[in-house]
Amino acid sequence: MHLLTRLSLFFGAVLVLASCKNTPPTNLASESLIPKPVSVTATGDAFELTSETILVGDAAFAVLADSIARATGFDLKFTEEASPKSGIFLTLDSVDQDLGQEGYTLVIEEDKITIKANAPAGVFYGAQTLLQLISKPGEQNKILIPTGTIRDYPKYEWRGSMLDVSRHFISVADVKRYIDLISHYKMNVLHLHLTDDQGWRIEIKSWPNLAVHGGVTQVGGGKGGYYTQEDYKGIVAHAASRFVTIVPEIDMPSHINAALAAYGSLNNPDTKFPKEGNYMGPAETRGIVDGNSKPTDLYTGMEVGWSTLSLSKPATLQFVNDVIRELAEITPGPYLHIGGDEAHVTKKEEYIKFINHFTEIVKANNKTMIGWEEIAQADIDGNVIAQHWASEKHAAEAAAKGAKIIMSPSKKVYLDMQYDSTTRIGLHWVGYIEVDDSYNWDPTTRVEGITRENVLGVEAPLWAETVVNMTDIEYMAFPRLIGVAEIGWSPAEGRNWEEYKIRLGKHGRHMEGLAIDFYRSPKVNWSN
Ligand code: TNX
Repeated sequence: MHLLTRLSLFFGAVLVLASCKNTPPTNLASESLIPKPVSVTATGDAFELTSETILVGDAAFAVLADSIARATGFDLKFTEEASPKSGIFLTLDSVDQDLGQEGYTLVIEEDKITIKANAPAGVFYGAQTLLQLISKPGEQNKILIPTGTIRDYPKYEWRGSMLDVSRHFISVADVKRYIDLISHYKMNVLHLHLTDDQGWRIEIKSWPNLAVHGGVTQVGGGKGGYYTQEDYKGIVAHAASRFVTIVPEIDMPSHINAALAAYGSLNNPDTKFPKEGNYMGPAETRGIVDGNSKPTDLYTGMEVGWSTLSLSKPATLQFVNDVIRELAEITPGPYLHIGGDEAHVTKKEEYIKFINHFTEIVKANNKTMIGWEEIAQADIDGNVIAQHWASEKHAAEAAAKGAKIIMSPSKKVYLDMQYDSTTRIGLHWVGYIEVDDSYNWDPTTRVEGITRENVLGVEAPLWAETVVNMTDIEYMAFPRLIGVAEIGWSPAEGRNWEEYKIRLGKHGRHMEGLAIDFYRSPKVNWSN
């Protein structure tokens, strides 16, 4: 071959390669979506999103349309008239019943993008997927979105996280941001651990000192706080607009010192107050002395399982009933969580009586009771839900009694555990949990005696003994949480760490776009 021909072929190849490199991706199947959709079919072209693109949908989707517009950086127009030929369409449609109430299809063509779902939640989830496909505007102020079809629906109905707002109080604004983040990853439950030894964080009008005094401090002795019922309703409404159900937890009969510190009438000799870490609180908010019954001190340490309610105190059941009634009144969601964990100083017969009473009273308030797996020791049945965290025996026993199970195995999904020995905050009583550990497990094979039929879904709790602010929350939750979101949403078949870690590495840029302060695990090759 002539030298010039050879040279031109060579440079031609270089040019082709170079232009490939500069061409924005048009392969929908290679996008780094989390959770991974059920099916993705790529058609190899691109939709050009510009400042002229119109968003089309029912007025109910205005907020969603706004979130899409904001992600593009353009001031996109939203219209309810379904007339334009081109644009992004958010539509309710009952064509594909197999998608259920949360599934959707996202069809991206060269001239339009259509999200279709049977119910609003599905449109919301379709929009979350679209948001992950929107990058910064490139040359000529265009965003190219690869064409194809995504058909998607969740594996489990319960996909949640928990925030412990007792050990350290978390502001309403931070809780709302957390809701925004978990819902972006298609989680639909936020469990709020509202009370514990160190702080009572929800206003109860019939027992005002619970929050006023019981909420005054936190682990380490700093200023605590509590949510007024109006604050709480605001959180519930914010969550509802993102299809997240708030599950409030009042942890009883143990983990209850904040209440014992507020009302002497609840304090009792079974409680064994630890020697360290006590705090009286400002004089004007002291706990209420009732006859000879003195309240405990507030507690700012980190020990667990040493406090208890007691049936020997006449005020106890009145307290329980009032708290559950008020909480039910301000909670539109169907669930109330009564805790029930680590009742180390509660006598076993009394523990069973308590759980049986909680079951009855939650039911009388028309809610479904949830408790940590220890509730299996009481007379529970298929009307309650048990949350697995440590004891496979108790979890399997709860399943055998007919209870549905929320899977929160501490060795896998406890977001307060350190990633490794150098993690600046966190505990390690179950060991270290790296990003691969929290991804590599399956809810249906984890516990002997618990199968697919028993499992309601997954939940990743973030306990907050060492977690003080939003930076800490994001650092401990991300990226482990989004792997758990994928376990909850995506099909188990074909799910594996080797594939996920590459997708996660590329997805890091998207988390940066959301200003998430995530942990850059050395097990992942972050692409930026
Ligand atoms: C166990 S999990 C607890 C919490 C602690 C957590 C710390 C559970 C039901 N109880 O009280 O905060 O460990 O990791």
